Amino acid sequence: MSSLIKSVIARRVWDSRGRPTVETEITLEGGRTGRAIAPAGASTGSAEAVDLRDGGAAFGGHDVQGALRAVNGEIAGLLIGRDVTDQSGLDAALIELDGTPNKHRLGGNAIVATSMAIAHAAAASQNLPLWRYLGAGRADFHLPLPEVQIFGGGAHAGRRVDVQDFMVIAVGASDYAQSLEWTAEVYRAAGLLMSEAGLLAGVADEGGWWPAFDSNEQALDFLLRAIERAGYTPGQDVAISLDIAATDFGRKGQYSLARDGRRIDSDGMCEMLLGWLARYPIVAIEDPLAEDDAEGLRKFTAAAGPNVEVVADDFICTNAARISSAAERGACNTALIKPNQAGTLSETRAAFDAAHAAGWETIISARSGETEDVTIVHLAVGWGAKQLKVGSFSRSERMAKWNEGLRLAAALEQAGGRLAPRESFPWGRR
Ligand code: 2PG
Ligand code: MG
Repeated sequence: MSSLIKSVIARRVWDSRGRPTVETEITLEGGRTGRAIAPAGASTGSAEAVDLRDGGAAFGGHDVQGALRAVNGEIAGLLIGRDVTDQSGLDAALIELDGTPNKHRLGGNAIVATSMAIAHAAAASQNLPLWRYLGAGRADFHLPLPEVQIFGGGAHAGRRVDVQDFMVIAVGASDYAQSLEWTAEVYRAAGLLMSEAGLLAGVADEGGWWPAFDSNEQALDFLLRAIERAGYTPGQDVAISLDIAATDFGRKGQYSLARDGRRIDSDGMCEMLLGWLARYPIVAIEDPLAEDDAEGLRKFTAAAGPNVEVVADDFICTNAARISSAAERGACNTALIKPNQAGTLSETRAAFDAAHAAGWETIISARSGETEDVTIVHLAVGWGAKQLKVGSFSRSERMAKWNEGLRLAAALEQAGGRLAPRESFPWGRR
């Protein structure tokens, strides 16, 4: 089957926030196709590839005509006639064509949709599912452990609480399917508890309950109660994971906790979060301090200890060099990996490899603005990520990804695949 690119087209499709985004579709000589859609973040790190928007009046300035023109014009001109299985060569050519350090000329959205479509078309040319194509050469595959939002906050829920993601990880589940079952029960129990307490205000950006809590700690208390009400033992069966997304409310070592009515410095943040680690069964904590607070992140990582995943998102922006230098200074120990922060699949892979080379764990993550695209689930399985974070347990842009994991689990079961090696979880040894 030919792997030469015959055409590259972009079309405007719509994301989970009702905003325009870019879909790239690549057709090969011989007729096979691959396509992918760019996601979009709300709480973004400053070193991310630029999500190119048109500005102006239409759709609140979020239209993507410039990015679509880039794909249909310059990018198509570059790629037509090339071998689609040369992912690294094509990604390097895209980076060179753009010519800017942050991909603002052609748009990170134009480039990432194209780079992921290249992988889909390449897998199709070899008649392989994407996960297997991406995992070529690997003998052992496993499903990632789902990290699932129960309450939304921060930029995803009108800053109703400061902390952005209150999540659970079913650490005691025996396989991927069971971890989703347990999570479904916790999600349901949390909704019931909140509506009984008159605190349920709707559903947030990533499908988690939109809480009307009075404090960040009240959210943690409700999460604990939801786990218990669903019949699980907190910490043993189902543990808590947080994305503080502190870049959103912290700068230059000062943090404004609007919900708690407090302004604290970096040491104060560390103290508050270490207090939460002591009182709640928290196994992972993302962006505990702002992206400009490397020293705070170093101190926090040292104090939290090796049994807690200190996850870097805004701080590293899926960049290999940033991950290596963070690891050298002891800031964080786990990388959140988002393809659209990097802009190409090859740079995303480089970041993923840099994390493992530094002894870090990896979490493949969606964005708050998502679609039916399930590429990241295949990345998680094909590359061997420990966790998968795609938002909550409702809304089809999220469920499409959890459900794709079930299909991959079935495919892997035939090949002897697993959830994830329990013994490799730091908290599994507690
Ligand atoms: C994050 C993501 C997903 P956003 O901060 O990790 O929760 O949010 O896509 O808005 O950056
Ligand atoms: Mg984050």
